[in-house]
Amino acid sequence: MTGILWHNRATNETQIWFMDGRQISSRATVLAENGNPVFIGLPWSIFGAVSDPSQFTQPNIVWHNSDTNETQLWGMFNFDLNDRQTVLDETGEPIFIGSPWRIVATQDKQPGIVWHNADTNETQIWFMDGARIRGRGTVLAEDGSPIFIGLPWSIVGAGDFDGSGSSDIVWHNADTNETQIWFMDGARIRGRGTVLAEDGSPIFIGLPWSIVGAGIFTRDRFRQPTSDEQRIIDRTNEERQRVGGCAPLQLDPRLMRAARAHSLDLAGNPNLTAVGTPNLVMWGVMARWAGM
Ligand SMILES: [Ca+2]
Repeated sequence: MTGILWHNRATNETQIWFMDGRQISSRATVLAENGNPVFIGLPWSIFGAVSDPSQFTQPNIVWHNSDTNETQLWGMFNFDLNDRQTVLDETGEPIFIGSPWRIVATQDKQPGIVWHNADTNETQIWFMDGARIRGRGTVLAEDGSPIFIGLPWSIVGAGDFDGSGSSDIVWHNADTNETQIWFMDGARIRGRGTVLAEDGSPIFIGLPWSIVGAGIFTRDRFRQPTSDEQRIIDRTNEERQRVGGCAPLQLDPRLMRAARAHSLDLAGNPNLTAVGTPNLVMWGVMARWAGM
């Protein structure tokens, strides 16, 4: 479930909205290890969250302390704070990085923290394994050489926009209002492109709008079948008509949605030998949908 992370600058409360589509299914104040609400504020700031593959992909909230330059991860379980861990470098030593470096984005799919250096304009990615840096790399251009980009460009988010499994970086230009995506292969740019509007022309949006994040969102396209799905429906109905003169099946958007969610779940499961239960569930849904 994708959630929205809030922080209250006046009370220093951290709150999570657990989302079900566009509706808040519940919200909760983050609780400390002792079960009481935790209140943390400046010099600590939240920069996002990264998942932790070793902890059943539970999220780690990423904090940075602008005084001590410590980066800290809060290992979450639901809204309970399981542990707080200082980020460690590749050798296992705590790492302290601050200005002119700044965290500009977090990557969830391939857990990582994206840094940018305001002096040198270097962009660097820390690839995380829990609270430990597994590796880090300066972002490289398509030709393999380090790339240095700064103002008026700034990094405004990260996410996997082309489904490649590697998180891509979103930039915005405060002068031209261009939004650009760097499609990444690890720390190397595989390609980049200006964000286009629905009609295929570049789109330029700026203040008072600003990008505050990127993530996995879905929209209402669930109500319409894809061309593949429509083909299956058409063929099923042809066959029903041919064999027994049965009335055509009607689509149920709720069942279609459930079946797709199960398919996505299966597609995201790297262990294809362990699909017994979800497969059965999916077939159950499909059987209901097909009127079997
Ligand atoms: Ca990608």
